[in-house]
Amino acid sequence: QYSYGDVSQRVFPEGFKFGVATAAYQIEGAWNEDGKSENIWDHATHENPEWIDGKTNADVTCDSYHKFKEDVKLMKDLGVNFYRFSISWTRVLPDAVEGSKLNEKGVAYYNNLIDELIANGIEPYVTIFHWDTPQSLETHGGWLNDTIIDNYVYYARQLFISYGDRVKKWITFNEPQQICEQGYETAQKAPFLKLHGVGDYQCFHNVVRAHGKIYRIYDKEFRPVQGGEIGITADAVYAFPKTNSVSDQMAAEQFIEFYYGWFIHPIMIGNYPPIVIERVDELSKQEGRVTSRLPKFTEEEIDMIKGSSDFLGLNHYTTILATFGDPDSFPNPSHDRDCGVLTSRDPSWKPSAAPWLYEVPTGFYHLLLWIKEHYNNPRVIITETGWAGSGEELDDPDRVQYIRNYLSELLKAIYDDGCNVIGYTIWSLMDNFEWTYGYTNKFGLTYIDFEDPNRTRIPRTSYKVYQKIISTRRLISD
Ligand code: PNW
Repeated sequence: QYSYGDVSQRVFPEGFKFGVATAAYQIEGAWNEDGKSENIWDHATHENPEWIDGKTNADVTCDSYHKFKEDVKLMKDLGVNFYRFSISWTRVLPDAVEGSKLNEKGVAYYNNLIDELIANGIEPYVTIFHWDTPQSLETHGGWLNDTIIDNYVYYARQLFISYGDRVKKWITFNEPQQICEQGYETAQKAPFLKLHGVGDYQCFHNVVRAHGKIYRIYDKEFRPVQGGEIGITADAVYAFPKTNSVSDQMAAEQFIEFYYGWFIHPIMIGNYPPIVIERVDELSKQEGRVTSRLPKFTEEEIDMIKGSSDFLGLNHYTTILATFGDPDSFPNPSHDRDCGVLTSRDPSWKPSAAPWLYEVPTGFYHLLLWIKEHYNNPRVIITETGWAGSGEELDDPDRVQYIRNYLSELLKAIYDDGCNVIGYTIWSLMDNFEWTYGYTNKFGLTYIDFEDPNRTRIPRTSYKVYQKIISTRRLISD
């Protein structure tokens, strides 16, 4: 039943699913409505508006708290199989901590959304945590403090109890890399801390232990009754060697281990990647520290975390070129210095409106092969990929091209190399609040004018192209 040869003739395999993604803080608005408490993004955008382009925030944004039925209608017309959205911790548990009370109205919002999706034949894929840490926990250190693990586990458990009869795909965390690196090392995301080469490792140590713990709980207590799946989503930037030299090839491999293996090796293989342990331990010693900046797992923790993902959620947008850099060119200490790799871009790559995002479709293909080879061909769901524009235009040929080119490489990985990719998701259903870039970077298949009080959703060309890809299950051109 599969066709080979010309990529445009290849059919997406039976059972392969298509979706779109959003995240609670970026689309919901209603930041203090119906009992919701403050999270770190509410806090940062209100206290330090100058950290965000245009001094904007997501107090209202797409207003999906009130307009979710329109969102579902848009997705129904688009024809997606699933919707990946996240739940706001402070909406369902305003006091955030273990044992605290559920906020009925917050719980009802997601019940209504889930029911509306299912009534329209769209499967809910739920991200439990997409960066909106309760502010009340951040004042105690947030992800730097290991007491957050049990609070997170309690919160996730409430979600299984409330929604697990209908939600069969759970994603524990979205992108540990952004949570820990950008949140606690480089101050590009809330809580905007600069704890170079220390905070990032402590943060992830807590994130991955929380992940492992809730996986085991779901597996033992909920799966037998609810029958769903649970996994993690990590983002990966692929790295090509800057030249063909052996040294650059090593640099590319080292970059991927430091920026992706760091999170996924503990889950797929057990413990941090050997190269990460070796280098961080050694550099810590050189800095005169008694203990390594990289925390150590106990044997039990290694076993708990190993194998704790039913599928691998992959967010992939872009690729870099890698070469080793002079250690003195990096902040000391820092994750970058520990990695030791300088990154750059090939001048031929097409830039987007987001300064970090260039179109490199072959990087996507090689990343899928890398994952297949390093982790024994796991089931992969592409949980995000997308293109940033800056204009208001409804015709978006660059996004259309990006989607077609990346999907073409995906088909190649499936058919030519047997990569086990079972789903694909576009970020995003609609324009929304793009973190520190505010409303200046637009990722939507649907355009929204944020001055319009109705926040009318208007499909772009890319929406119509994706609709056609889904209905024909091919990349045929018009
Ligand atoms: C994702 N990279 O973050 C997030 O999950 C979304 O919330 C966000 O809106 C979207 O991408 C667009 O930025 C990423 O450097 C940030 O490759 C950076 C990268 C990947 C994903």
